[in-house]
Amino acid sequence: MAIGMIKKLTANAPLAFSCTANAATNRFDDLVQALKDALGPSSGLTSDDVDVEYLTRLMQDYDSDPAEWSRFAMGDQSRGYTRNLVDEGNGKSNLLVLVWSPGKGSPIHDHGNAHCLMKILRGNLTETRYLYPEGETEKPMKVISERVHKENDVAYMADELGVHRVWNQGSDFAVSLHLYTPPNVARGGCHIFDPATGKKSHTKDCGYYSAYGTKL
Ligand code: CSS
Ligand code: FE2
Repeated sequence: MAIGMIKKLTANAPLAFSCTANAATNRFDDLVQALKDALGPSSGLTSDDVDVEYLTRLMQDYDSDPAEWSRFAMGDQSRGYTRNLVDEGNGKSNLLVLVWSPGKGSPIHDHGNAHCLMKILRGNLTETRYLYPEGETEKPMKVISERVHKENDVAYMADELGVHRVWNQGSDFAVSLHLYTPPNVARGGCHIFDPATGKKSHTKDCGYYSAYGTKL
């Protein structure tokens, strides 16, 4: 589906897509089901028994088509990004479509000791990783890497790899699919970090803008 079919937005307007998918062949729905099936036998209490490689492959194998996921993708230019719940994987995961406003992004954050898989559904997203700040002394956080993830790329993140921020350098909305397992952040929030000092604060502000395609 051509990007041109996605309407340009005005501030605060919900992201509006003008395309619809053929319900009989929605491969995005198939992906959601496959991810749920893959997590089925795991305990969901720790992240040790999750087959990240298999989950990654499932996400890689999906070729993004806006017609298939647009019902979840509600953007809001007044926010850095919106979190739109797609599925809770029988309580074992948290699957979200995130819609990133142009020029905006997330604060630096951790991932509540969970696996985080991110697939780009539309546009490009820049990911800046930082060393986890150690010690009491306040100092600027150290950048480990900066990468641009492109449409259909899949990226993996976890607390062992540091902390990161994700942002949209583009001039239009970007969209990504995030799988968190176990769903620790949804239950208990996460930490955000001040890049200038490394100071961390806990936030429970990880709410949803929409759930199952309905704006909250
Ligand atoms: N962890 C952020 C998005 S970047 S992985 C969130 O879920 O809001
Ligand atoms: Fe993240």
